[in-house]
Amino acid sequence: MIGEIPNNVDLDHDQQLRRALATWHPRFLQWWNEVGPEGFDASTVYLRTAVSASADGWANYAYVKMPEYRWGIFLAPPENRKVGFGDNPDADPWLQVPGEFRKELRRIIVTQGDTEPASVEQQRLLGKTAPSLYDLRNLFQVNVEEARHLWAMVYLLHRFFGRDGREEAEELLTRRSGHRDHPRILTAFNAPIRDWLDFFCFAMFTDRDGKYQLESLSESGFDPLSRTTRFMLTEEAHHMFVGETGVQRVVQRTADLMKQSGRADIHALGGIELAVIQKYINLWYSESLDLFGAEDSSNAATYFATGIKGRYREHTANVYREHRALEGEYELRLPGGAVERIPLRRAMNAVLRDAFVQDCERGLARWNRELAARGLEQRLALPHAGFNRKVGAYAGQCCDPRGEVLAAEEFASRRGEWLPTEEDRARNAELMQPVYEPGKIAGWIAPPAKGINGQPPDFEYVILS
Ligand code: BYC
Repeated sequence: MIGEIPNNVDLDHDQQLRRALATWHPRFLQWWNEVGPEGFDASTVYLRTAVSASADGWANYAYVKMPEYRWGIFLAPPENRKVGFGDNPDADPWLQVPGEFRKELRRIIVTQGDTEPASVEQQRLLGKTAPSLYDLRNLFQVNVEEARHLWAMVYLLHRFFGRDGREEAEELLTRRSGHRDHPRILTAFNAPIRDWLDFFCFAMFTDRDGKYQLESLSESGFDPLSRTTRFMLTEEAHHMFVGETGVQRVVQRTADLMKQSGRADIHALGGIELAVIQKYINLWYSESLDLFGAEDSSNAATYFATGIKGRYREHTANVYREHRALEGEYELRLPGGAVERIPLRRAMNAVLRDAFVQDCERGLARWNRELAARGLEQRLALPHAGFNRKVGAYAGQCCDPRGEVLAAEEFASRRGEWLPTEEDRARNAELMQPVYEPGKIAGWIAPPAKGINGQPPDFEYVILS
């Protein structure tokens, strides 16, 4: 079994890693059987599998049964680099874990690793209501790759953290999304993903947090972490594509129905109303902002100072004047107009979040073009950073999506105007009946612009059995 794991980490000759994986692998498969996609183990899925880290090796397409997917371990090729930021920017990257940063590195790797199985658990029932075989296949692609990303973090734990690392790797299979006693570590990964609009918004916003966190970890002075996350980013791009184009296709269909009927209440015509789409955006965008941690964070300052975690494209984004970040302040605008000044190093979570927000705005503009192109005046928007927040400077305040501070009672009584209600969800559930015929698509979403890997529209992406 272990001998068949595709890898470029010399697994054949690493006895310690082979032993650790030999124990972990069967437990991983047990976890996948228990809480991975429900009801499709015997189906054959047209999946992309990474078989090597070379340019043509990470995207091989073939029909595979999910439990037989070959979860591999890959590092991106080494780069000639220095740590590049923090207190010692000219130092060489570390090939082993420096003793003095061990605790912090382990914590970051465990936090990253914990999100991956969590997302699979959150999405486990969605296959039962897929709008098409194309979407079903994309869901499963995302699921197997998130599971592979768990492997990527487990590799680091097993290879570099000895016994503690093995224990942490076990725990990654023990916690459960939304579990009362053993929840996943970060908030958004305990929130249920109940329908496909949740899923598309999650892949748009929450996977995009993943992109920015992985980008900042790919700057890490700990070279194995940098190389592992760089490879993960190649896969992550498809997940965000699934999210962004997924919402876009819902908006297209909604906009078509609004244009044809001249009305906004198009549920009876089989579409999801724009106001409901907006509520899902409000939910997942605000959940995802929480994932950046507090705007003022001594943890973030330590990670930056020590060279553990950098900024988004520290050297290639061309936006940072210098890489020690010892001077300067970040101005955080609070609801109500107050401004908090945070020393730059302590504001690294907020700096990273700003790059994320810009990227989300680009996606929103794309969705809004669908409305504009049909001559509709309505627009979708990102809510204010203070809306529905549980972490950081805005936590505990009640803001509406425009950033107006409200009394807690008013927020509670108007919550259903801004976040999905049980009624919205029940109406979505009515529409989201599964469509499993090749080339067919549910009525609430537009077909994709093109197939996966150039396949025709009626391609049988999943052979059900
Ligand atoms: N939920 O200084 P603070 C992905 C905790 S997504 C719960 O504000 P820090 C993916 C924090 O742990 C990317 N707890 O935060 C997407 C700390 O706890 P302690 C995942 C939270 O440490 C889709 C305390 O509050 N990767 O890959 O600067 C599908 C004060 O912390 C939360 C990473 O996150 C929260 N939202 O930053 C699949 C990268 N936020 O010390 C996958 C690794 C904060 O008091 N993680 N806390 O016990 C990190 O870099 C940092 O841990 C964080 C938090 C950015 C998350």
